[in-house]
Amino acid sequence: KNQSPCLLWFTGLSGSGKSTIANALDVALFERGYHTFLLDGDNVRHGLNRDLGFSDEDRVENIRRIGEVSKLFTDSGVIVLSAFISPFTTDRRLVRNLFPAGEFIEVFMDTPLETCEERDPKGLYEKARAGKIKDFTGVDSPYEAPERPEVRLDTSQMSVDDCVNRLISYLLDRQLI
Ligand code: GGZ
Repeated sequence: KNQSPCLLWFTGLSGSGKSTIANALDVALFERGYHTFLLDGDNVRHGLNRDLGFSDEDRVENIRRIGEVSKLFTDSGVIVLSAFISPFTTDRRLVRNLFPAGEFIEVFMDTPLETCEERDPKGLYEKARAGKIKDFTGVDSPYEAPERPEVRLDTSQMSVDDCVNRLISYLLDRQLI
């Protein structure tokens, strides 16, 4: 099936739904016959970036490498879905600038911190509040919200299917799929 390579860059707090929505979109695109590749903490922080932690400088390097890897994959023709907190505006801009206009699609998971913290699927917010984890995003490490994301999704208001449909429509409207 005809597709244009592009990078969907999911950014947002831990628990905001980045991986859930990226995974669901990955499945939906696969079922429609498109070639995709999903990058997230599970396949990157345990391998390529296992030397990096969560200090500001390690996060900068984490995102830099992921941007470069995303670029290699879009060069091969696939639609790339990358899901990382990517808390800093500057780093997201550096990744954006690796791509021709229209090929970098910033998807801001704008779920309120309160909701993320209620979900707390891995108990990390609780640990961070108790001081057992340092530099946790949204607790004692900053998250700089995108001002002009291509797509904004709030998973406290929208279902997974709604979010996936919104993203599919975005790609169809721009003739990327
Ligand atoms: C934020 C942390 C931290 C700290 C471990 N701060 O919700 P998760 O668990 O499964 O996903 C989070 C993941 C964040 O890694 P990223 O590579 O996306 O971060 S960044 O873009 O900022 O480099 C969370 C877990 O790792 N985690 N410690 N201190 N998230």
